[in-house]
Amino acid sequence: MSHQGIVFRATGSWYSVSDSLSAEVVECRLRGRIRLEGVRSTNPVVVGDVVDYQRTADGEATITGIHPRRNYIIRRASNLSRESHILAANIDRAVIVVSLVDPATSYEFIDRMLVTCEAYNIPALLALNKVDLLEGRPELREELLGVYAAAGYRVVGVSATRGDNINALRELLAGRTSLISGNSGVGKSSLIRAIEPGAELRTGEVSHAHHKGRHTTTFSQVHPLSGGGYLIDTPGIKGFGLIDFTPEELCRYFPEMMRLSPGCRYYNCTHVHEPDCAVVRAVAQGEVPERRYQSYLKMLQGDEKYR
Ligand SMILES: Nc1nc2c(ncn2[C@@H]2O[C@H](COP(=O)(O)OP(=O)(O)O)[C@@H](O)[C@H]2O)c(=O)[nH]1
Ligand SMILES: [Mg+2]
Ligand SMILES: [Zn+2]
Repeated sequence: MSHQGIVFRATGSWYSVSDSLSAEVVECRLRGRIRLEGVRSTNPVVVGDVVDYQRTADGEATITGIHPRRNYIIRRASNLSRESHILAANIDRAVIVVSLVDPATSYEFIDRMLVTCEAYNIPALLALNKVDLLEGRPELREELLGVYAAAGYRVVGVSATRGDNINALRELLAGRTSLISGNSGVGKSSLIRAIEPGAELRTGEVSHAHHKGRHTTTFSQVHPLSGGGYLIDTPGIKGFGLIDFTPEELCRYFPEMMRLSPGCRYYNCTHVHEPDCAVVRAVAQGEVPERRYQSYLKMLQGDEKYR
């Protein structure tokens, strides 16, 4: 008999599957080859995958099929390699966790992640954590809100330690699969704990049952939410700004610039040096934030630093 579940941990040859009906955790292996069309990846089954599995006579369980992915995010194995590593699949939303002090996330870092979300068609939400540290400096928060509201992104100010807006964030995430991303130290783990007390404990138990001695933090994990849905944590991954694009296509991933581009003289305007450019005009008039435009220019230059 075949069962269905979602993969919430993938470590080498073992996959932890949460059964879709019972939420029971089943440790599965992959036997034989499961082919996925169009993807040459180093890992055939990833967190977020919906799979079919069967129990075998020896008390083990085997993954027998993968349901088509709605979307997935990849990291290329290397710049020279055509193989890619899939980080997670079937994501409803990316939550980009940022903080403005201790540590300060750079606007460029945020923009690279947003561009990736746009390219993968994953709606993004910014969670500005550590607002308790911004009491004396409201201008930092205002600036971030202004820049991203203009681009059409939602920003929720939260504090994992003081509890500000945690209920609101929990409600936003309920019933959906959300990827939690952000640079180290911004409070991703703290936020997951605040949203779902015991979430890490539950995934931790699984890691001890079958993967003794493994360094669990190097693997993506899916934390089931009691209100339905999952949080996918990809520790050790700085961001996921890892896509290839042509100069003409990049501005499609900056919504506020894309909206203006029909006003440019040239249909293939890159908004850098062309005459009569609506984007350059809007930047000069302060309608497009300078910070966003600077990120755009840096990404156009093809800075390899983040790849
Ligand atoms: N003041 C303050 N500190 C926080 C907040 N959230 C997390 N921290 C602290 O920031 C540090 C890094 O948090 P952690 O969750 O490990 O960040 P991660 O690397 O993104 O998972 C820890 O010392 C947390 O206690 C917050 O809302 N306010
Ligand atoms: Mg962490
Ligand atoms: Zn232009």
